[in-house]
Amino acid sequence: MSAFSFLLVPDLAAETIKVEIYKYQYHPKVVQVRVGDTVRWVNRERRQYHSVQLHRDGSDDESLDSGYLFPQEQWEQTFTQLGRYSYLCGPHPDMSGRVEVVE
Ligand SMILES: [Cu+2]
Repeated sequence: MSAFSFLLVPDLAAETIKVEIYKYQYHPKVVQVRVGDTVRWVNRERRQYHSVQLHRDGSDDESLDSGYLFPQEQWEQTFTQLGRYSYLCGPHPDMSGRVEVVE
């Protein structure tokens, strides 16, 4: 194996984890991912729009906001920092979920 291919390993190992939104809930509600992974939220409702407002717990970072996701629309984020990221739905703050980024 060349040094070059060794350097590519972290990228190849990165995964995309899907969170589906339906029945006014995120499924699964909590996901654990590794640094470098991407989480993709997909709205599977028939008619209802939702959103994802994401914030790293305990940080001063600005929240990230997907904007309205209409049925079948999706939004994704790549996580490059360790931590717990709580999120909720703008129009329905009772809807919540969490991304835990581990090594
Ligand atoms: Cu919602």
